Amino acid sequence: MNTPLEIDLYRLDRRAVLRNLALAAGVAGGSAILGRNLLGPDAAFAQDATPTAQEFPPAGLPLLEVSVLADFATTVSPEVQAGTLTLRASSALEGYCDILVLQVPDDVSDADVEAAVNSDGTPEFLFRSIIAADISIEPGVTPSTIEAVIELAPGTWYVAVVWDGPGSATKIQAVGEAVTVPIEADVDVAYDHWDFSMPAEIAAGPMVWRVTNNDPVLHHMIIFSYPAALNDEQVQSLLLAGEGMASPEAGLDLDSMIYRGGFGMISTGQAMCQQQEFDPGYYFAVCYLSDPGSETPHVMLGMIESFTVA
Ligand SMILES: [Cu+2]
Repeated sequence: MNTPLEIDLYRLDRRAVLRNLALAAGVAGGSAILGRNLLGPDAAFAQDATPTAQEFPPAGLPLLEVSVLADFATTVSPEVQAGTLTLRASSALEGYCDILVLQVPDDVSDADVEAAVNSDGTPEFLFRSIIAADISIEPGVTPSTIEAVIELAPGTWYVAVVWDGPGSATKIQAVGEAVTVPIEADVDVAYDHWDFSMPAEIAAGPMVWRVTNNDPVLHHMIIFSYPAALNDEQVQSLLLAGEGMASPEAGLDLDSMIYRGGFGMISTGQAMCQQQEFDPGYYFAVCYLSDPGSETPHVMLGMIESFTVA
């Protein structure tokens, strides 16, 4: 077989395009790290993951609203208070869309960004940018409106919307001094080097998840369910089978692997909170992104984490 397995695995992430921007590399180290208040008071991941009674998103946070209409017109709040804020993203598209909030380096022009969201390639600047949020909306898998709590430093940001058609990039301003609000999460996930740190068991019902990228390269978290607990080799076998590249290991059933959404890519030092609800059962999370200069998705390097919801 001439085609490296790793390249074909990219197609597993069918929400593509902006995700593809990140497939070939990771964020270069040294991005400015925003206020870390979303990161929570401690770095331990030993929480018991019982749901809190908190309201999510907390009332009173500034709101950054992004609406993608059925004809792909996009409306975006032009200005938002800097600091901790609610990103409310909604889409009326029949297919998926990805919504990113990112700050690009000074040497990147509006035209560069516009070109990037209309290209399948990976713009070099992505890996020097600060990606503060990445929301995927996919009919049949996710709600059509998703709220996340993120942090934006004061300054100019882009809201990029990408789908199967022409993408858009809208410049917005985060104004004033950053006001940071600590968020209490039920489930803390760290994106580490080719690894997720997270609880092995999570309570069913609505839970506030916080993902934090502790690694210099980009990661995201794509979640599937399966009727049984799987080890890493079984997960890889199923994903390869899903690409028609191999038969699944004996005893594994591809049709039983169900895509359940996940959490988007964020840059090192960034954190993003979202409420998600999973039914009781067995799940696994994987990352399809790659290190700079590599074409090997992290999932093939073992960035796989199985967990149960009970
Ligand atoms: Cu990764």
